[in-house]
Amino acid sequence: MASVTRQLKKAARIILIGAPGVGKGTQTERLLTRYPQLTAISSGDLLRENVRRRTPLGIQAESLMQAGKLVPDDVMLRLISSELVSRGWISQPASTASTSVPSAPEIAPSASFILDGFPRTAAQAASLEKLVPINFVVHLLTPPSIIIKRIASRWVHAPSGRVYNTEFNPPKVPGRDDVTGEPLTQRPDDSIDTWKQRLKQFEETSKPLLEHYEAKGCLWRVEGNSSDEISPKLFAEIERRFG
Ligand code: G5P
Ligand code: MG
Repeated sequence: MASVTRQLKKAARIILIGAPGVGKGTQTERLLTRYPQLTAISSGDLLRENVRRRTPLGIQAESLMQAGKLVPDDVMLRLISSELVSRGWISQPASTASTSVPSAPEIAPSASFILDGFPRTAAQAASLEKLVPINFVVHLLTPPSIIIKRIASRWVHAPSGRVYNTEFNPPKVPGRDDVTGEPLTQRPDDSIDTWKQRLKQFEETSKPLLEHYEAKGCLWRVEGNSSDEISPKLFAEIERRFG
């Protein structure tokens, strides 16, 4: 893709929702290149980093991720809200204690960002709303019969989250990250059976999530059989809304 950059005039707080392997990470990378003001948080990358560092949260999440199941909502909320604080986008983390008095954190007015993979459930969406107002929710749609063919050829640079595909976007040097030259690995949840379980989870939890955002009027759907088909439509819509 040509690396044209564009300026956004309004703060864009974007969520990407879509089936496992639909291309959320791929579109995120392209959006970051095109709109330099954006930054991104990938919930899956944050979890994998915790698994690698053997944090208590990572140890708790590891077996669920390997089984293609969702990590509990309260764990995810703690993880994401502390990341939002550490990036300076909000002033304080969310409280997950049911007895505490809810308090609204301050939001950095110019913060423009993409959340890839969070929220995943209607409960996560409701909690996020108390932290940051989201103004654009993208539902990426590609038939699972097409996605399934990509999964076995995905390779990742675990420390950065950079994603490759031996057929679609191979690294310059086989098996090596383009930026660092470090070795690429495959995700433990990228077996076909685990992918099917992840898809099942997605189908069960995404309906109420999408309904939540539909009711708020910020949901936008984009379909395509490839990321190259989806990207230009996504760019045009972002420029229409925020350009
Ligand atoms: P993740 O990490 O969020 P998933 O399952 O939602 O995982 P995934 O697998 O990361 O999503 P993606 O980002 O949508 O997929 O897709 P991608 O990486 O961009 O593309 C997939 C592959 O296809 C890549 O190799 C890419 O190069 C290639 N590709 C892209 N486009 C094309 C194309 O057009 N053609 C071809 N041929 N190839 C293409 O979450 C992982 C786990 O963490 C936990 C859960 O356990 C989850 O299963 N988790 C959460 N749990 C609870 N709540 C949350 N909010 C959670 N977030 C994560
Ligand atoms: Mg991803």
